[in-house]
Amino acid sequence: MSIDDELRWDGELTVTRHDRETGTTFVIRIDSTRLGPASGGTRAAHYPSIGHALADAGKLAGAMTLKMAVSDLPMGGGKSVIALPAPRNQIDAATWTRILDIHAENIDKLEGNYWTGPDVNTNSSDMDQLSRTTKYVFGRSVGNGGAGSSAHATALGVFEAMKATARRRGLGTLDGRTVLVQGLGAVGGDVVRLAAQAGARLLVADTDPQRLEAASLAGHTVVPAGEVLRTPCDLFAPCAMGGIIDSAAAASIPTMAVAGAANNILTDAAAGEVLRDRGVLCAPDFVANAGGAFHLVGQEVLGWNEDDVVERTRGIGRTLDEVYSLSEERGITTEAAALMLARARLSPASTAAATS
Ligand code: HCI
Repeated sequence: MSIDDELRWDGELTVTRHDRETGTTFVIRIDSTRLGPASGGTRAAHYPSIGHALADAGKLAGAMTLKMAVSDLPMGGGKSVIALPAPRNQIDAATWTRILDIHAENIDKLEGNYWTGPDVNTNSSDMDQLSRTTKYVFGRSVGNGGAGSSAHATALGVFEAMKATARRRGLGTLDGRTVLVQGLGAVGGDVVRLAAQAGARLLVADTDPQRLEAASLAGHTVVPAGEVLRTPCDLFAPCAMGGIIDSAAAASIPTMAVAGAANNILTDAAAGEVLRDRGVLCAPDFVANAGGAFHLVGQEVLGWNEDDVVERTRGIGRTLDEVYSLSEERGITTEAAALMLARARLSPASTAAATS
């Protein structure tokens, strides 16, 4: 994670800034503007080093490029990482406002080549604050003219992905199936609700005791955070941090299928191959979690209404069916198949064909 290594990156642009007063380092990475202005949320977290922040921004920006391409949205991929001097819950309100104001200045200097939105540790009211300085912001609160939180649309898309993946894996519907959801935030919590309504038996994990208590009161079974990768289930839905399945986890995780909301669930392509060899069907995350992009880009760029967002988000199941068929035909992993679909749209020839 050295800065030297992390700056050897194939994306289009890296912007950084440091604020000495708050001890905050700002990173914006534009992976690609091939299909339109780069877009992707702003993530705020306490990182072990600037190298880690650069790496996270780069990986997440790359995932946004693929998500937009595979979802047929006219946007590129980018991401912001705000490397905080301490965990988010230790940052006071005045410091946070200063941090957002500086971030907004940075975004504004990119003159629309990068559009942000909410991500881990940022929400619609933070987008409202950014929008005081720059207009290149998706996901402001509804009262302030934005599309508001995209969490529900993301969850709906993940739910569609879970159903399509379970069906393809031969599990039938979710009714009576055991689904393990890791992460009960705005998206994971909603995924739990949708899966429960569909008749699934829910196992849940989170690091926040309050969330666990609420889930337990709702009748779900709590799994200790450290046991997640060892807990048998029919379908595993990672809805917290990325990078949770490496090759070792892929070799042992006791499940039939994986479909979740987290970005970059697999640490690398090898993990996907290990899952495939064990018959664990894995929904590529940049396909499964595109509901949020439909919500934000659909409503704020393309003029869709909420019904349009729901319809396109439900289409995630069909896109996955295409991915699974391609993966079977070619004998490649589902991740590789989704990459093929995304890259076909990103290739220069695809625009030539589309515009001729
Ligand atoms: C995401 O997929 O990470 C959320 C969707 C999104 C889309 C465009 C800008 C910010 C976030």
